[in-house]
Amino acid sequence: MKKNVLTRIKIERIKIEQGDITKLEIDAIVNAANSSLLGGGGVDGAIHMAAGPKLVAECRTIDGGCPTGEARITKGYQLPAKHVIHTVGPVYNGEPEESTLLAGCYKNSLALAEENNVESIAFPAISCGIFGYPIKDACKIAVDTTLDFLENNKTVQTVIFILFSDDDREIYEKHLSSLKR
Ligand code: AR6
Repeated sequence: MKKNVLTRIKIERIKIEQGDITKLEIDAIVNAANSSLLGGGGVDGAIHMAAGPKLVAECRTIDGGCPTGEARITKGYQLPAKHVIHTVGPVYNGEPEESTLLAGCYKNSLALAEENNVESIAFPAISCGIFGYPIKDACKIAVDTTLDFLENNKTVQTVIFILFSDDDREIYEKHLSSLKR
């Protein structure tokens, strides 16, 4: 098969949506957490609020929390999602290693999804809120890392990138359509 046909097949497994990740009825949602895994603000706060106190109780049992760029999985409890994959993005300072760490969040979350037979997964814009990562750069890392992963993966059928604002959604849509050309 030609390379552009393969790219299109992979891109068809990616969806861009706008809204609240806690409402998605899906196999797994990804949480932009901090290394303690004990909750925080932003999407992390919203996920813990919607999942209920059993989520933080399970997180407490995870030895060592989660280092930046890695991922850990729990159940979804009161969420419509079956699992939560917690990952910790880098705090943005403009250092070169931050892009590698952010790519690690996507790679390691997708690898955990595969190990747990997750067929549908949704990501928020990791590091793009409180952690200050510029959304355009983060979007390229998110989409390109995911496409690379989908090349060699048959378990994960649907990857949703769910954005809160119109502007963020447009950035993702533009990047995805630039890849289809
Ligand atoms: N659904 C989808 N996206 C959301 C939601 C939601 N319910 N809520 C926020 N966003 P942030 P970070 C978007 O700050 O930058 C926490 O305190 C938001 O608009 O949640 O990785 C953790 O404990 C932004 O685009 O995560 C860490 O300490 C994106 O989600 C720290 O914040 C990520 O914003 C992590 O910071």
